[in-house]
Amino acid sequence: MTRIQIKERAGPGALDTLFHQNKPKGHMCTSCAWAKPPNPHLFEFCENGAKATLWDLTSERCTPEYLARHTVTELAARSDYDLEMRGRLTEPLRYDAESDRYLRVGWAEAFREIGEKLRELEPKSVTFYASGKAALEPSYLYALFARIYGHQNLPDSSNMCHETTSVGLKKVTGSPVGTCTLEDLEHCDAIFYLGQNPGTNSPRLLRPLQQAVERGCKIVVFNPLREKGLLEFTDPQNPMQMTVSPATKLAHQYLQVKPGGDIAALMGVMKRVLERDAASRDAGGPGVLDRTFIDQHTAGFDEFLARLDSAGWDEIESNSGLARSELEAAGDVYADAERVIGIYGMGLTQHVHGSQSIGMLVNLLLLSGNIGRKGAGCSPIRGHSNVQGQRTVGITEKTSLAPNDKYRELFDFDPPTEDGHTTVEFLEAILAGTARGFIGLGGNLAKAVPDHERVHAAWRDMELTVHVATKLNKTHLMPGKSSFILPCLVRAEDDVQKTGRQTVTMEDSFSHIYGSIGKRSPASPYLKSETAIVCELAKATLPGHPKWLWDDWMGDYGLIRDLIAMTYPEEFHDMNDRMHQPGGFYRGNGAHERIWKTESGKAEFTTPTVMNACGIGDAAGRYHLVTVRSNDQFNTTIYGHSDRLRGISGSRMIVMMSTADMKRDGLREGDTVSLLGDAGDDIVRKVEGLRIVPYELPDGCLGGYFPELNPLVPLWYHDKLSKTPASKGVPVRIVKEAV
Ligand SMILES: Nc1nc2c(c(=O)[nH]1)N[C@H]1C(S)=C(S)[C@@H](COP(=O)(O)OP(=O)(O)OC[C@H]3O[C@@H](n4cnc5c(=O)[nH]c(N)nc54)[C@H](O)[C@@H]3O)O[C@H]1N2
Ligand SMILES: Nc1nc2c(c(=O)[nH]1)N[C@H]1C(S)=C(S)[C@@H](COP(=O)(O)OP(=O)(O)OC[C@H]3O[C@@H](n4cnc5c(=O)[nH]c(N)nc54)[C@H](O)[C@@H]3O)O[C@H]1N2
Ligand SMILES: [Mo]
Repeated sequence: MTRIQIKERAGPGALDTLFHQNKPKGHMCTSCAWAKPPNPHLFEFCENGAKATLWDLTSERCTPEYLARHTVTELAARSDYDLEMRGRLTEPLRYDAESDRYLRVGWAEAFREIGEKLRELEPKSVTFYASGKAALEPSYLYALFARIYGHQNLPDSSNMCHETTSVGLKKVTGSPVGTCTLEDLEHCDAIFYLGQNPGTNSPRLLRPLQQAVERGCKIVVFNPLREKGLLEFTDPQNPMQMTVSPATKLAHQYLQVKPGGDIAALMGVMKRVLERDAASRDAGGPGVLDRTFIDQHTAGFDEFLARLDSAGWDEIESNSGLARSELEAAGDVYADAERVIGIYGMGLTQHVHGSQSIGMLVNLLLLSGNIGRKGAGCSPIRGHSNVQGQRTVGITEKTSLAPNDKYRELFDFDPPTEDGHTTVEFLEAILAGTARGFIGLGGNLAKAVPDHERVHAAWRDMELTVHVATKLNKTHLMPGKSSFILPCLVRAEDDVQKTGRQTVTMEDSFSHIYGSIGKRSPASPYLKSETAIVCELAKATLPGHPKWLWDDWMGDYGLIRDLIAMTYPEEFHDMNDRMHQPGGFYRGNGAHERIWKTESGKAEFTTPTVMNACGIGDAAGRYHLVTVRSNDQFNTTIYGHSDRLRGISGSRMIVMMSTADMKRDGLREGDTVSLLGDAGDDIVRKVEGLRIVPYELPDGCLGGYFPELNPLVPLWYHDKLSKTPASKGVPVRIVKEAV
């Protein structure tokens, strides 16, 4: 225990707090969105979840006295790691341009000034961003506040993450979220596992994967990098000692696909499945395809089949970087399995044609009716602990997803009908000078986005920037003309309002909703909850109205849940009674029941228009860079410089490169290089001072860390359908630096 606890400098009682993590009537982990099972393990948290919570509970404090001693310019030159290490913010702060410092301000004054500014600004020039942590209660009210105020510029971290799923998976299955439940994992015979790294990013998923393998389930992995967590199982039940149990082999097949090569790879797999189907029928068998399902439940099969027939193995091999024999073996695993699940993460979503990659995975599943029955389905692994839930309760820029009829009925106002900004569109508005105001409910947005330098230069022109945050970060240090930092409680902390201790709720990757109760005493007596801050901001901005009961709502979150239940009665009825149900309550999923809420009313086969999901193809001297996370970070929050599972330590300014490519370019381990953007526009994108680390990955592919390499991702390089930045498969060139 002590090692992590001391390292993170968490206060006393931290261990007790961890025992309540992810348990009924406890608090829910702030890290990832993996399920909280009905019969939790004593240690129902992983190394990373423990880290995230203990990091929140640090005893370090970033006080107004400290900030008064340092200018913003001076602090902005520090690393995110150093800023984090200052600890928790304790009081509201206002930027003072004259002294270039953040200075203490009272809550009442802060709310009044922000309200006045918001009233001066044209609502459509303001963006309300949310990072996927805030619970359903503040999120519901945040979206309501935005729409009453007059805009739906409501992007959230999902716009850089699983928006490709929200749009792409919805297009083909009608469901913007995964179709599986945790139970399905107990019954599948094969898992196709693409572009997600559970060892680092969702360690609690490792145990169900191990159990599946022990039952005889075969896992076929597609990933350019050999990720240790997928190769063998290391026991996350002893997160504190980080002990390693005797390793179980996890992946049956590990296919090191080229960046974006999943479209071609899945074509190859499906070619084999069709061959096997024909062979089975020729021999008088039932075939591999579920033709009844295809006839009754799907559209577009014939068109897809024609494209599959015309695809040659040459084009499949060159676009995927995989051999025919490997893909045929994977096709055999699919054909032999009764029940198959497809799991994926950022390796599919963060590509220019990411929606098509998802479409191809769904095609594979549809062939044998592997959606909407036990032990089968499509399971995107979400990032933040409540990112899925925020979308569910109205944080969306899309009018079609806003509950506008209910808004009219319950709150007596006319919501905007013009779509708002995605994250990319917000950044474009900043560059164009039309974005005038920003409120960030969490996140370190300026650091997490593509094209850093260009965006940063324009960010400070905004009239108003407001950050609801727990710790200081780089985005806060880019103040607009008026700028405030409003410090909030974390999830493990006691949230006491007028009617007593409050519960908040969130939704996991499997559409289950859980109550979460914090019990720690807050890091400072001046902190407010996110719900209270949203209500106070709304009160300070909007006129009074008999149906807008901000004071009542912030006094009793049960009333907000009643509103959520009235807005979404089918899914959230009796929410207050059901939220502490062990394992959470299931809000249901159409595709899970084979109800397809798509344009055609059926599950749709995708006919791909490209064979590789990268927006820019191969060329001499060009590499495709994959930006990933290490186990020692949570997004832009860097805990340390070790990437334990990849065996890399000491620095995050590195480039992973295959030994064959190193040899070809005359590079050696430890050489220092720069990466230059190679997107073909006239903007110079460059990151210097990167050390070469030999790593097992496909030729032509480089690996490196997010967010250090974000300056290399062009803002316009994003998924075609959803505008999710394509942070995997970024075209770059290597320049050797003089020593
Ligand atoms: N410890 C920790 N946990 C986290 C986070 C964190 O930063 N730290 N972040 C949270 C968030 S917000 C998110 S969204 C999730 C992210 O979790 P992941 O989806 O696992 O995200 P990444 O680390 O970006 O890793 C993506 C994986 O895709 C692979 N990949 C890259 N390109 C391709 C490709 O073209 N095809 C295929 N098949 N694979 C590819 C990479 O090698 C890598 O293994 O994790 C969440 N959990
Ligand atoms: N190149 C590249 N870029 C990427 C990605 C990639 O893989 N590659 N991944 C993308 C993805 S998937 C995502 S989700 C984004 C994430 O990018 P970020 O915006 O970095 O994500 P967060 O972890 O939400 O932000 C951390 C900040 O949130 C604040 N915070 C922490 N806890 C709380 C809380 O409980 N409440 C409030 N109000 N604030 C809190 C703290 O101030 C902290 O500094 O980055 C995206 N950018
Ligand atoms: Mo994410």
